[in-house]
Amino acid sequence: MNELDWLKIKQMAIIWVKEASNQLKASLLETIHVETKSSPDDLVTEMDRKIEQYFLKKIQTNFPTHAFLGEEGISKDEHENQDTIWIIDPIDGTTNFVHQQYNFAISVAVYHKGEGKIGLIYDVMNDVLYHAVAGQGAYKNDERLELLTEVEISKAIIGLNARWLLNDDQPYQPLLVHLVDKVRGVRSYGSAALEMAYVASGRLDGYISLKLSPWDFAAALVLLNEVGGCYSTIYGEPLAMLQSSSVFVGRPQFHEAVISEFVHRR
Ligand code: 2AM
Ligand code: CA
Ligand code: CA
Ligand code: CA
Repeated sequence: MNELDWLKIKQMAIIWVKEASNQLKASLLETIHVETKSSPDDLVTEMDRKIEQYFLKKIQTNFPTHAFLGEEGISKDEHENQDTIWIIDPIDGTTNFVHQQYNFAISVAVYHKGEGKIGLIYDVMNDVLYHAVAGQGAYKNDERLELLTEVEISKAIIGLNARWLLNDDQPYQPLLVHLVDKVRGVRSYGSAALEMAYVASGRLDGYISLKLSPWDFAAALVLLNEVGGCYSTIYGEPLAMLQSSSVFVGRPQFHEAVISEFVHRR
């Protein structure tokens, strides 16, 4: 497949994302059934499953040879032997969806032979779509995103959930506290995908999470590739496309400076 094919597939995916977002917005007018998953702050709703199901059906119909990986595990496919995989988070920021009806996203990525080809992150309530095809630049709606420039740590604004500062038995904890002390500001929006789209578009200088899964970051990495953003685990290891790990993304030299501190203090 060439770049033109990926652009066409992206256009199809954008139509599905917009249709899914209409379903999400309509559901906000109804009572939504909410359950907890691994912990009281880990929520899932009927809409997470419904939207994942919607994408699975579209992909099975249009691309029967493609594999599918979604957070809610609707598809039981084995994807080891397929070249092309869709990695989807039907609602990123479910807690925001339930409690705030704001700051949640749909994240859709397509990877081919391990390489990110398409990345879409849709900020549903603000109608802002971050989108990229590998090699074709990243966009925020119609605006092409520029290459990321540098920032000093003392002027950086980072995205970080305050809960990660509480794990005081963890080796990374003193450095996280140090970083929070050194940067100009810390923000927490509650949607990892959106926060990484903010890094790609320069609104945040970095974003850290101690545990994310492929559906949280797959689309964001495609965007970051197009703007020269860097990403790795907090210890600078490459992110494995089918595994959970810590994630740190940021402007290139800022990323490097922070990682070298983490590695140094490990
Ligand atoms: P989710 O809403 O799709 O679950 C919340 O700070 C951010 O972390 C969200 O992007 C959320 O994605 C993600 N996240 C990943 N794993 C999580 C978990 N086990 N519990 C809560 N949020 C999680
Ligand atoms: Ca979830
Ligand atoms: Ca998520
Ligand atoms: Ca989710």
